[in-house]
This record gives sequence, C-alpha cells and structure tokens, in this order.
Amino acid sequence: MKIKEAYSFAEKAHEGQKRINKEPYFMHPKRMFQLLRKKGADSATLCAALLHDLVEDTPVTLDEINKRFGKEVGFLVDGMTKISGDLEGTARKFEKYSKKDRRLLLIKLADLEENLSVLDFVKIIEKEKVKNKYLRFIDLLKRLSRTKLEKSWINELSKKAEKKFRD
Ligand SMILES: [Mn+2]
Repeated sequence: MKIKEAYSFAEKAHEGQKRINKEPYFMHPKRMFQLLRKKGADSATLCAALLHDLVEDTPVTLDEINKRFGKEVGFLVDGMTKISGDLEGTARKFEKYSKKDRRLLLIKLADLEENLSVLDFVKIIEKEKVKNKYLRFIDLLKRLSRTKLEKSWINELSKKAEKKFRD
C-alpha cells in the first residue's frame, strides 16, 4: 500500500508543530509506525498510524484521506479521531469503530505507548486530567482485547502506566 506516501504526507502536514517535549510532532506517528511494524502490523494499519492525528491536529480532512489513501485507511483514521472535549463520546466512538475493525486496538495501543514517553513533560496541574484520559482508554482496551498480542500488550502497558503515574 501507500506507506511511503502516508509517511511524507503526514510529515509535511505536521510540519512546524511541536510536541510537549519540543521535538517535531511527526516523531509521534513515526515512532508508532516503527512500533507497529515491529509487531508485524499490515500496511493499512501502518498507514493509518502515520496519518492518525491529521484530521484532529491539521487542516487535512477525512475526505482527503479517504480520497488519497482509500476508505480502509480512512475508517481507521476516523476511529482514532476524538470528539473534541468529549472523553466519553470519544471512548464510545472508538469502541464502536474497533468492533468493526480490530486493527484500531493496535493503533491505539501504539498511541498510548508512545505518549507515555512524553508524560514526564506534562505540567503537574494537567497531570490529573491526562491521567484520567489515559486510564479511561487503558480500561477500555483491557475490556476489548481478545488476541494474545492485544492482551499481552495492554497488560504490559498498563503496568508501565501505573508506574509512570505513581512517580
Ligand atoms: Mn496520537
């Protein structure tokens, strides 16, 4: 599939954006891509991981993603796009989408795993809010996990997160 195209498209769309730790934003989807590739994810999953924050954080629309990368990738990106300011709505949407395409569980796991690495940069006042959001999705993924890969990944991640939030 169009992995190279997704890579440069996402890199360009995130250009100029910085993460909380001041590195270029694109490092986030890039590391998710690397993580998922190691786990043997298929090309639609890899493309969607690279593109997963575009609709949320850049002027790129879902329509454009569908046109460029096809509906399969578009569906995964849509499933990763949150409903602004509505954590419960976002969780329900994610659950509904992931029941139609289980690959969303892996993309979300990679998202949570990668975000754990910048958690130390979150300001103390925002930490509680971030923690709530984070744990909401850990719980949801625990409930939705079925395969060996999903289960072992979420268990490992949940332990790491527990430790991080304790520090
Ligand atoms: Mn993300």
